[in-house]
Amino acid sequence: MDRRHFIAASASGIVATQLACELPLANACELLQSDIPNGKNALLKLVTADPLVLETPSSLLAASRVTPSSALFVRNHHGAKQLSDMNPRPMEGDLDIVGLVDKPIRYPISELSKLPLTEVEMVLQCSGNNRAQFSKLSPIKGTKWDNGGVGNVRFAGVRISELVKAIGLNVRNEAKYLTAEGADQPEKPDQMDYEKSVPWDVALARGLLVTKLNGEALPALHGGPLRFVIPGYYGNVQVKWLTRLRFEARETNNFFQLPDYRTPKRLIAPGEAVEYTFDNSDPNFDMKINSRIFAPIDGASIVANQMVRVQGVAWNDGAAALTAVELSRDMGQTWVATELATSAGPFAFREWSTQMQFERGEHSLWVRAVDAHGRTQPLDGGLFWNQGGYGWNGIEKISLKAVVG
Ligand SMILES: Nc1nc2c(c(=O)[nH]1)N[C@H]1C(S)=C(S)[C@@H](COP(=O)(O)O)O[C@H]1N2
Ligand SMILES: [Mo]
Repeated sequence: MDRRHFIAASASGIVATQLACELPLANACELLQSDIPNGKNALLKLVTADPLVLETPSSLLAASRVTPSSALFVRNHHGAKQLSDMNPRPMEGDLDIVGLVDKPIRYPISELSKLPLTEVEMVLQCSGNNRAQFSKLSPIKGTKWDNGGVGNVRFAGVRISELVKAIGLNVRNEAKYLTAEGADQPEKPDQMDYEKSVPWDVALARGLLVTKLNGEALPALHGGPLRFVIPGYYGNVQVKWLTRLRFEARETNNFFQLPDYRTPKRLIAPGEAVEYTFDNSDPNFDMKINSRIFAPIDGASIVANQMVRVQGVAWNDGAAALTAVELSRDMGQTWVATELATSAGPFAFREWSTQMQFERGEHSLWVRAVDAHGRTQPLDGGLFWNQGGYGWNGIEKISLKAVVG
């Protein structure tokens, strides 16, 4: 393609920028930045334009415990272009409730505003976050997530238990799963609609029908007007553009439930492929315990023999309190505790910090979190290699260079 055609193509948007990315020009992909929707921070990394996938750079995660909506990562599976802006959608349409209930119900979404609102500060994380780490051991297909498929948000909505009470819903005993359907439609005929099943007891205990993000109406791009949310679970179950809830005896056999978003029950060697069944694999539900160092950043130069503030966050599935976040400067032989900030709730980022000084030279700094169930992170995250590259929680290892100031 010559330059004139290239410019003409650029004007027409997404298709053009994909072409641009294929050009053998250095930095051609930077043009893709123009596909970042209005209302999103221009520092987000565009992973793919269609479907839209945006990663949050660590600098934006480090700036505040709650990730601003403008900085929150995005993971769409389908084009969903009509839903991909940061404006709220009107509280219109219905939520259908069907399956193993005494009688199906069509509930107007606008009615939700009459029920009590519950706000939960919680981590939203794609289970593919950090897939790039697994890929170093054996290449994995799928979105090349670095470590920016995560954020910490305040989601507010109506508890599923509140709705059940308000409408007097009679759920049959055989109902073991609740399946949430999203309104986004696949563009390719061989793709399936997006839907996820979760255990009904979990949805009843803590599930939310979310209408607000960080105190404001839920932007379309993040699932507005209505989103299904289970705090403590990975992002894949947080179904955007919720239109229907189905009560079922078994989890759905939709592609996004099986084989997608699953990990094998046994440890496998990097490169080994397993044909997933409901029995030999687990769905990516509970988030594994994890932690990040936000400052100093990996590769930073710091002043030798001078106190530096080291800080970051940790999180888990909310089932047990985080008891420690520890740092090692000797490749994991010894660990020192950091100071934990007050908890912002069981599902939220827990901030930690400490002061340290380093002698002149190269250093490595490792971080791990520990919780009250005794769970911690593997020194070698590659131990849990799986063909989908899901659930990375290896300890983070950064390098620092202390120089004479
Ligand atoms: N309807 C629908 N819901 C969805 C998805 C989707 O493609 N369609 N992607 C899921 C995945 S895999 C993730 S990680 C989160 C991402 O949420 P976000 O785009 O609001 O950051 O949404 C989940 N909910
Ligand atoms: Mo995801």
